[in-house]
Amino acid sequence: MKTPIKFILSFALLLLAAADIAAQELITNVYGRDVQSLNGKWDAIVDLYDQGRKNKIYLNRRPEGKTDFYEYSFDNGLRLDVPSDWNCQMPELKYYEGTVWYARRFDAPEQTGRRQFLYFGAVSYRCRVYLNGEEIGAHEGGFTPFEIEVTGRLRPEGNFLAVEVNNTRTTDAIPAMAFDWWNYGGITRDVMLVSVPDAFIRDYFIRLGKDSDDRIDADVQLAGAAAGTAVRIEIPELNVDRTVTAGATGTASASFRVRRLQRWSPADPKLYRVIVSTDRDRVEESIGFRNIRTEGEEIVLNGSPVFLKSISFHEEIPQRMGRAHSEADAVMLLSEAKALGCNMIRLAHYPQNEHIVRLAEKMGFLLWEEIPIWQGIDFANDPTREKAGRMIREMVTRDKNRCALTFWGVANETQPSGPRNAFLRHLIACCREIDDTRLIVAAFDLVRFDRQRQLFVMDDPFIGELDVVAINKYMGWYHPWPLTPDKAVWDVARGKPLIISEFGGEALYGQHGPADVASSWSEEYQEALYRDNLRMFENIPNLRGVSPWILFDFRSPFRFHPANQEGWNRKGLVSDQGYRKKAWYLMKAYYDKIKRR
Ligand code: GCB
Repeated sequence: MKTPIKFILSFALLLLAAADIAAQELITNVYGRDVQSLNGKWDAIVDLYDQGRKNKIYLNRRPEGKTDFYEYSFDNGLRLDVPSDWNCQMPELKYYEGTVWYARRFDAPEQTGRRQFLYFGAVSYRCRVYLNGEEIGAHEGGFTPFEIEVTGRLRPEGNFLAVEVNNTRTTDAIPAMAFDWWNYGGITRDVMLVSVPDAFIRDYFIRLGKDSDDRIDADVQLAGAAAGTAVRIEIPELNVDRTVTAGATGTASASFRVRRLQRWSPADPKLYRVIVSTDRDRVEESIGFRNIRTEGEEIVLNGSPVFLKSISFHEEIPQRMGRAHSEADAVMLLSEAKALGCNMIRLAHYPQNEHIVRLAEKMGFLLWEEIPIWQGIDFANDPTREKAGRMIREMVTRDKNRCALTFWGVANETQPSGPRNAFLRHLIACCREIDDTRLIVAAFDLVRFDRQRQLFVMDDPFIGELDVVAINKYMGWYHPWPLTPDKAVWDVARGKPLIISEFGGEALYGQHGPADVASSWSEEYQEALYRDNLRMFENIPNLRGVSPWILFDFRSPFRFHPANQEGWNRKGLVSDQGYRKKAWYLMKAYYDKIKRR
């Protein structure tokens, strides 16, 4: 009889965990709210055998009686920086995959008439959160934010917050068992205690109407506010001062025309101060306005065809061998992209932190953001699909007000199948449910050379469901040239714009060798490979953008070569130490030439 009750109980717990995970609603623009940072040194315990939860170490008990003892303590032990990955903080944790407990204390002076939320920018990969000895929430997915309401659970002094973080790779996870970047674990982004009035502005989406160059659409979602609450939207520089009333569900919407709008573009990344307020709450941030659409084979930005001079990078600072997490890190990554002459970044292969996204917008980069649907995803698994849907919603919710965001990427290198198609359709629907103004893209690696037709072709019918088709193709690296680059003509996704979303090859900075021997790992080989590919691009009639792989050498367990790789993917145009390789200059000249066209 015991077993069924136990079973029912654990099933209920499972459901509870699922409900916690599913109930993630995000407060828009947390950086613009009243926040208390919880960044800094946290206490930590490495829990290789997952014993911490069983032993309830989140209770942080201390011996009281003479016979008491506990085989753990968060005091005087390991200390880890938050935000950061654990891998870069201790040699013993470089390869660690498993559980680490993080804990800290904090005071939260009492606030009447306000609600409080714990906000985590990202925890990699899954976590459970405990406050003052109670489990209060859980999250899965290493690259998107989540919040847990803690109103009424806080003490004015000495709150004990513990986070059980686990980065074990599993087949049902996203990404799954193997991927070409480092499996960093930890509380990798900012942690904050967010305070809002009890009736507050939870969310807003303010953008230029899809097919209009002077109509701004605004949707505001209030929480805890009565129907009929007045919502004011101001854009002082455009003389906008509108008041609308919220309906029964707390939603208020408005559309209004503006005059003399200066639209955001890479050349002129104009942002406007936007204020949303009610009698109880007020949020302010900088928002830009632009149009993006496709027209036949063109990508049209603010009414003019654009060519995307893109680059990718991982959210990693190579010199530190760790995740990028600060504004200073964002400056480093984006400055190097600017120097290359780019007008776009493909944020590989997952949503990167908000410092990067916000700074990229200010610096005039269009952005492609994607979730890590990267080879090896279990498309037939319903929970994985639900997870992916939640992840993509978290990404779109967080960044929908960033006009720099041009593409929502739904997948990288997937093979056609019924379950794959259903999965990707679900992701597209999740994006469009929140935002129907961006272009939907996916990157494919299925382009092949058709010997009979003497053309490069691709057969995946799914491209019909996308706004823009992106192709990863490693000619001269993973694929030998079947004919000379000047004769390599493409007939792929005609009628739609095509982006080369990856190409390249590896070179060890400072290593010189023959330009026609791949295994020389030389800068000369990489440079010649770039020259050949750039020549081939002239034969892709619908080519509207290029994104070399990749800006910096990056850490990857895929890369074993003892002399040339040492755990690094060396396809960077810039070395792990920040030095530009020969191919960088070629790419820079290519982009500069396009600017003049
Ligand atoms: C790809 C993947 C990328 C890898 C790259 C490579 O096609 O999309 O994540 O890092 O190839 O270097 O092999």
